[in-house]
Amino acid sequence: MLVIRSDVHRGHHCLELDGTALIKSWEAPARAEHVDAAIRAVSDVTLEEPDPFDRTAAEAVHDPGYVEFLSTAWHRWTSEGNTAPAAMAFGWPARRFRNVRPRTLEAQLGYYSFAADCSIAEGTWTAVADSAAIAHTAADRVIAGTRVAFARCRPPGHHAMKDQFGGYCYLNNAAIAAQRMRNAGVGHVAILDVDYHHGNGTQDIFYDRPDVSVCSLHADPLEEFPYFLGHADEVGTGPGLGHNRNFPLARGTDAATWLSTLGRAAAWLEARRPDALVVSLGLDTFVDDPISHFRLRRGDFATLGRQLAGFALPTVLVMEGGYATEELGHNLVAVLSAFDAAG
Ligand code: OKP
Ligand code: ZN
Repeated sequence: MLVIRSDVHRGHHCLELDGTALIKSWEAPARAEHVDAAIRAVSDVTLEEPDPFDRTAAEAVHDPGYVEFLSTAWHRWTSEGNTAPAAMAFGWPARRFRNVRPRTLEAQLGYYSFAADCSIAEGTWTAVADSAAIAHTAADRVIAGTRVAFARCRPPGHHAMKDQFGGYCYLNNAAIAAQRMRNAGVGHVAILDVDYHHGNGTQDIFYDRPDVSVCSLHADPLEEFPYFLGHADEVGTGPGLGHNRNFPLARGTDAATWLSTLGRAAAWLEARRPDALVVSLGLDTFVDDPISHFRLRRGDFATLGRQLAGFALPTVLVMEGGYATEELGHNLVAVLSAFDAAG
């Protein structure tokens, strides 16, 4: 398995509002360290650093003003004399407010985000840009003929909308990989999101497009983050009608139900006759995940790997969530090894 990864992520650790306290996010550097260690222990892997970040690749799926905001927010924050450890939003354009772009940084933080679990600090942009570069490079290798590549992204990306960050995500790595494949002439790209949380950002980016079909299985937004998107009746719009599919599942869903739903999701995507597959590979569906409530175990991740290989398509696997840090690497290796073994 080809793995694209780097150490740039280490400079980034979100602060998140937890009850009344600001805590270091579950989305911690140690996650990627454990994944890298587990991958290095496997013999059949090639590790590669990403090519430099290409801003136009981000602008192909995000609003350029948003990308500019992300890349300059920390500098603006410090040059305005702020001493708080991270820039965070204080207010959002909620119901009946208007989406007029405000002028100040404090207001723009709310304009360009949707959740208070996601902050911007010194190393954030560098890590975000590098994470996007990892996904982009993985897509490039697959375009060049590699059958599958694992993009060991951190921070994750699937919550990142066209112009809003949140849920530990800033740039949508999976969307960047899918768009890269489209630009290279891949006719139809399927995105399968198996993270515990709904991939609201990926859905948002491709919602009106027929050339990229998006399917997500996730905890029901009625009871889980991101709360306001991810329902079963969200099926795409305009030319994209029929190219989005959601499978919301109850908290506590067991492996048998999850795997049979995965089968339905795969069948739905295959019916769209895709030429390539991008997987938003979040492993927070693990039974011992500290912030999630599905019940998959190591062996179920091997089943997932075989199922993904079964598409028999050029495939980019993009790392998303997974917060049982010590176990995350082993669970990921279970997916990757099973994929490789199934060919
Ligand atoms: C990112 B990914 C509630 C905190 C909500 C957001 C979780 C983001 C998950 N107390 N935290 O999809 O794994
Ligand atoms: Zn998640």
